[in-house]
Amino acid sequence: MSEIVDDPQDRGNYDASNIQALEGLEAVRKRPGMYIGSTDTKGLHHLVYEVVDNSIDEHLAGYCDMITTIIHPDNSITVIDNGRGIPTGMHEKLQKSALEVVMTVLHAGGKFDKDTYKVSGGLHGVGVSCVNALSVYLKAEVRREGKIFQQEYSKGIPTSEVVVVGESTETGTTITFKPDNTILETLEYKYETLAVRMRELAYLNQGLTLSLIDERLDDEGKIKQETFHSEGGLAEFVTYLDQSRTSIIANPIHVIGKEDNVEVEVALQYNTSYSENIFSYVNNINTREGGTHVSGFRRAVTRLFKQYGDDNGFFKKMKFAVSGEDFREGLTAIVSVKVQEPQFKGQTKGELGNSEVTSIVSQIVGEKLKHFLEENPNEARKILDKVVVAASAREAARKAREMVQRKNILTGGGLPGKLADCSNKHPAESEIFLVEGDSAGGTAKQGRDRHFQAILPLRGKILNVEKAMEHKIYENEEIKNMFIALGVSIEEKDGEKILNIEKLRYHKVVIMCDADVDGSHITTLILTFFFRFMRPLIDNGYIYIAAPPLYLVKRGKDFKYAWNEADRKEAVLSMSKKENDDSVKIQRYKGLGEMNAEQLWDTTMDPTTRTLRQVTIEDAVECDRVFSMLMGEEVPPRRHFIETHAKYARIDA
Ligand code: 0RA
Repeated sequence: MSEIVDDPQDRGNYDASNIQALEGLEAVRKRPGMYIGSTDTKGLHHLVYEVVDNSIDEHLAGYCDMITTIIHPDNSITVIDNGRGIPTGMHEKLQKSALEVVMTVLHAGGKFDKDTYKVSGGLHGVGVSCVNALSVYLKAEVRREGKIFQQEYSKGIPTSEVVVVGESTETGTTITFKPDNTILETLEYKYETLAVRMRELAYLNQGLTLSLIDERLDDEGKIKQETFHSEGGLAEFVTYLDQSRTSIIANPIHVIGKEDNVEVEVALQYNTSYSENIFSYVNNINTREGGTHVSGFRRAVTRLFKQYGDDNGFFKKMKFAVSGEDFREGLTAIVSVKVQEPQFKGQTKGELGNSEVTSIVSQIVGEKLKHFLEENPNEARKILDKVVVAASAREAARKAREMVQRKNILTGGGLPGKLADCSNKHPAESEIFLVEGDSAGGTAKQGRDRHFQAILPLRGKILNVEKAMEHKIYENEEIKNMFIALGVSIEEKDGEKILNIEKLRYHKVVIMCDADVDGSHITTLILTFFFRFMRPLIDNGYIYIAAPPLYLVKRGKDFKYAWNEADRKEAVLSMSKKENDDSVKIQRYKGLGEMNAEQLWDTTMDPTTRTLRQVTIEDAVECDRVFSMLMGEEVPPRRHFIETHAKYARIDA
């Protein structure tokens, strides 16, 4: 076996003795959720991210530029990298190969030894040993020191020694694993989910190539393969995210810098839309709740643009003060930092806490913006003009918003006339159905259990908030009705808009639209509204989508509902008394309106029989891109997306 080099002072030389053994793997199998978040499809994909993260760490340490991930036909996974390879020397204390230690001892990845690794993932980074513990089979192959080493495991326990199986002039690690179906609820990998993450990782790690291969044959008998690589880094990422929007400046502003061991990379672009989209990462992990890095970024944007606007007389004619958010209207930005010891806080541990990061980011971004403004007066003017418009629009929006809220107070908290409220006043027990169209609304009112179910009919297509200016949104009748019926309001605190949901009147808000193209368009419009203006309702799991059936299969008095093609075939088969029984009739429901009240209750509203899909946001970055594409200005990409990718839209439960 290989020699042991023991020089902990030398950072380039990692070896067996640096690996600290911490915990056993039984704990992982007993409480998998604690280690990989969940045992559903999310947890399943997390296993891949965990292995890839280790390879990325090799890239960050400067030793790896290629990572290939393969989904095999049996849903097992192989991840190949060209890093240094997991050390294979003898671990002094444990008297085992370092490879075996890394693969079988929790937290032995070497990452807890701060000196060894430059940076590593904060929320991930539980180690490949977790993946091993949760796999019925795992094989680790290491190319290192001229040889190919290999060891196999089952449920985290070695089933072989570390053996030399060949020679190689290359270095790297190949991990193949098959998740344990007694622990994971599903084994079916989604290509698109992995592809989204690989693409993101490519943008976040300039110069790294990530390849994804799906060996499972698709409907046309073909395998899928994509390679993700970005020379432009975050600047390219921003351009990708804004592909359906109209940019204000020619190229994104791209900032790269480093101070006190904190690496900072930021890219920003302004577009003609009204929404602000700042996405942030710490050590390649999405920080949904932002944190000190985002604060630093915002501070720099406000400071520099404000200064420039003041110095150049942009705000002279304004009757009110410009506010921080005016500088962020139509802004798309990515803030990525790499820090050695990230501290995460917040509800879902998605917020960076390290306080030193704020001023580092603010300073590095500030310097770059200063240069940009000095050197690009034309582009600077375009941005500042937009800021001035945003400030006036904000005034108008504030007035419109107050009107909604004031009107509500003046009319004694009067609920919208269209709302058929429920009698129960406990939000946790109450539901509201947002129903497309007055006629379906009428049926729903008859069919509901008025004790706990409220109905709010919405007239046709609601306003597309992706395209409308903010004050128009608050002036829109359907949107006003939703605010008032739900009992939520937008408040301003320290110049930030916050959705107050303390008085939310229902803990289930169910979108109920026709099961056709128009219906799903309306569902998407309503979802876009919730995503942009009532996001906390989604984050708290209050938003649902009703699932009305597509077919009614009938034979005499006998009938069954069907929600998809398979259901329908089964229903037909089970009712047929003979082959091609033409006394079995199939009715296709084109809209909710074709059902009577009783049918609507039985299939879609009765809590004991209905299916509701809870709306969750797995990936806010992708979600934003999808909404801006589906609802934005350009039609062609939308049509293309719906035609080819509709089933992948990751906005469903
Ligand atoms: C421990 C130490 C070193 C690398 C790794 C683990 C490592 C783990 C994985 C998992 C997938 N690919 C990987 N590549 C490397 C440092 C190695 C050295 O200093 O030579």
